[in-house]
Amino acid sequence: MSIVDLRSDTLTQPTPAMRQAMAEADVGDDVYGEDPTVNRLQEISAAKMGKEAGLFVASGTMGNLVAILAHCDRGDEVILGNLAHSFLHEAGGISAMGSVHSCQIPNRPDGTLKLDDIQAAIRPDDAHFPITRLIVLENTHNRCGGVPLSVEYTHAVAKIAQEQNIRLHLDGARIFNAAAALGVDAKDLVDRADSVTFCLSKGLCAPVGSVICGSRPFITRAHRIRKQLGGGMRQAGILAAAGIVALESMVDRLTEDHARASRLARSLEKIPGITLDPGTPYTNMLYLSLDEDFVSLTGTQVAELLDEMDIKVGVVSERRFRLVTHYWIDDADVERTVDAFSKAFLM
Ligand code: TLP
Repeated sequence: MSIVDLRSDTLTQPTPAMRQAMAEADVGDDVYGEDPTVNRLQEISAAKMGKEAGLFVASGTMGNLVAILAHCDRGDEVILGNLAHSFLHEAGGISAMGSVHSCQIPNRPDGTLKLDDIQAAIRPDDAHFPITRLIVLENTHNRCGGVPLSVEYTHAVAKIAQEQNIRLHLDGARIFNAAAALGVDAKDLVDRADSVTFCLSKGLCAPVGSVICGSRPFITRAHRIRKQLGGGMRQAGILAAAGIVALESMVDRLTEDHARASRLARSLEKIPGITLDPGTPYTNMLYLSLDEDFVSLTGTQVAELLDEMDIKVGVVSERRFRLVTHYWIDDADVERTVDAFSKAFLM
């Protein structure tokens, strides 16, 4: 029986249509700007985000790093959430590679940063302080449960940024999940931001890659930084071809993943010993905890038992899991997962 892998949507394999497009892709040297497939992917991406230009990069991490370095000089400060992926899970790249200072403010459970906290974090013009250059928001917010941030909220943050002459970058790794959940166009979620990174390799199933979008001068700067980081990828059209299939055929189906995450949640919450986070799932992720009164096993032990039944889940802390639905999870997989959790608790 096949493995049901719910650890992340990063585990998605390319679809048959992607493999075919990759095999047939027209390629050239992208460092010379001559890969027609990369150029097309960048144009389609920019159009989808309503921005002037796009830049194909190796990963979401690289996209955030390149964007932040393109916005900030050494010693500049970026305001971001204490649960932001770019703060927690990107190996400190912005300080290691760019000497960019970070100011973390608490993420609220809905993934937002309090507007007053943002205002208060902006530094006055005083030689004692770093220069506040950038605000980073994450949409959907991964650690806050895959929750989408609304157009209105993003606009409110952008207004603060504009008034204070600060830039706004969106880590939109899953911006299309946010758009699908909110029933809006992804363009509306990014229209007031100076830049956005979105991923082709998560729920959209491409094997590799993300795209940074922004103004043409910004992308020109980002292009040089990508080169400095060793991210010039030559015949990358092989990869971009899958990205084009992702954008053209995988975006509209994301609501199916959200519906399956909901069905999974509704069934799992009936099992004594499982407590779902309030509101979960918002999109394709659900976070749940084991109730000590019912389940004496640790999260790792439960994950091992599930693994023996070919179900893989993410253990995020001692008694807490993350389950992520995606293209390769079907209705039968949802049932197998619920069944496996019930059995694991009886063992
Ligand atoms: N997130 C991964 C892990 O790194 C946690 C996952 O499994 O969810 N921004 C956000 C919001 C992300 O969730 C991720 C990946 C990234 C950026 C980085 O993308 P990659 O993995 O392509 O570097």
